[in-house]
Amino acid sequence: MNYLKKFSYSVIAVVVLVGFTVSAQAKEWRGWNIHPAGYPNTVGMDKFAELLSQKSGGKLQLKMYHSGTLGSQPDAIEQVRMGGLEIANFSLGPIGPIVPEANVVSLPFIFKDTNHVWRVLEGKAGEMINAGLAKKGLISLAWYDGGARSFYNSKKPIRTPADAVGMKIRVMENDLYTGMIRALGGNPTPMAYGEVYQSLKTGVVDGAENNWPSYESTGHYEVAKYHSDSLHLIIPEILAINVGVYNKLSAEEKKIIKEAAQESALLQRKLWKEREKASQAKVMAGGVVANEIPDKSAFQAAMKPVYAKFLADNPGLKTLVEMIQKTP
Ligand code: BDP
Repeated sequence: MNYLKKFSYSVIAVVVLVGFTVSAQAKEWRGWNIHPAGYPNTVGMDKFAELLSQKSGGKLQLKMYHSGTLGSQPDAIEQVRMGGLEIANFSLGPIGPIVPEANVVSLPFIFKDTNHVWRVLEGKAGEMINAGLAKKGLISLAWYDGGARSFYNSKKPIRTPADAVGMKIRVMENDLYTGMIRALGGNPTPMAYGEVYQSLKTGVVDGAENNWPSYESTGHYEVAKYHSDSLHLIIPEILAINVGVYNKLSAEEKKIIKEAAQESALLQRKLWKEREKASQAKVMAGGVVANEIPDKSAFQAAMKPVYAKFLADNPGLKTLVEMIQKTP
């Protein structure tokens, strides 16, 4: 063997050895996210992965899978609960059916605005929600902004609850949302996010409801041009990790992961505000017909049976609901 060959073999050996030691020590997680490139949550999760690696000197590695490539949201929630996936960004909407405490955020009109959401989540109510999540396998690392959701459809502007009568409206999988649409006299259709565009286009449903960034990024505005500013739901989004994975971390690793999550949330929230405006401008330029609903009291009054049923099914959550309502 000549010198050069010998030298390159030993370089290879060292590289392989170093590679093995790094991978033996490093934790490599998989992260789920439903949104596409450029979306505030996507940028936030990528930042989270970058910070994790940076702050841990490469020992905590997160590979993000965006655009729902690892499956639908209800499936991914199960995966993270069971440890098949380690980390994800979820809406609390589809978590509600599994974690009753987390379902209170899906009561229509319960929050005044996004700042009210943050005040609630940072207080005692937030602790109760986090405890409920932990019991079902999900540790909350940070909260992302999910904006306010409004109705849109392909038929006509919605100005009063009467305008929604008979409309087929897609909702996320949660009985509170089917109850909400029924209370308005519409026909709720629970459906996976990825199927909504085609269903709006072919008339399987007349409408749906979401925030401005999702209305825009999915292209729903192209096939459901009437947007009515009902702002009926303000649903926070969680950056969650599987409880078993979290509990095995050292105190130092827990600190790193919390810090990285919080920093990514600050970025996401900033980008969210910008994207809300940009998305609204883009859809308006694309021909959307938008109406405001200055007085929402008729919609709010229509939600009485939704609250009544929720409290009858979950008497133990009355205090939590009141706690949120009383949070200034
Ligand atoms: C978006 C949420 C996403 C949901 C989606 C939906 O960010 O998690 O899957 O709404 O309506 O705003 O399904």
